[in-house]
Amino acid sequence: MERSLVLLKPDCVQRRLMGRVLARFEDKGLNVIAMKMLQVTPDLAKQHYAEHVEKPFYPGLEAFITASPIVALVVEGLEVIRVVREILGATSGLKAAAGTIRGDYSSSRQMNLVHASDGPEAAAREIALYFKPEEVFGYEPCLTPWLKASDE
Ligand code: FUP
Repeated sequence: MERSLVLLKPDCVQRRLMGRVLARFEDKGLNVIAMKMLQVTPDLAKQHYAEHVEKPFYPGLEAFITASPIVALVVEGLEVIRVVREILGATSGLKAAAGTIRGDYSSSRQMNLVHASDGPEAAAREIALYFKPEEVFGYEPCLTPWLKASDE
């Protein structure tokens, strides 16, 4: 089992797309094991996007991600890091394939609705940025026997 940190960004909340985005993860059979609404501060934005802080687009990215509340969640599942990023589609909504969340709902590179961790190390770092250990609830869904075979 893997875990990924997912953010429903300010555009997702403002455009009333939270339910539809969450439904895609639930419909896929992924397990949402933590969730909260919060306002990202400039300090948290710099920690989250540490690899981008020096890039020319960073000031605009920080202004966007801090402008309005977000929803942070942790999703769990087999190969969930790759699976969630495929559900999101390419970074830019203009390039994302139809059928992906960004491909269906975004026409922007910055306002691309959802963030998801891009690897196991990033996931561990990002989950710790947004959640205390006691805010993450690893539970066994009663649906498991109907979502995958026991040896998967
Ligand atoms: P992703 O892994 O898909 O979230 O994308 P990146 O890590 O490459 O980029 C992080 C965020 O910066 C993306 F959500 C979009 C934003 N971004 C811009 O706003 N402008 C750019 O030129 C590149 C990325």
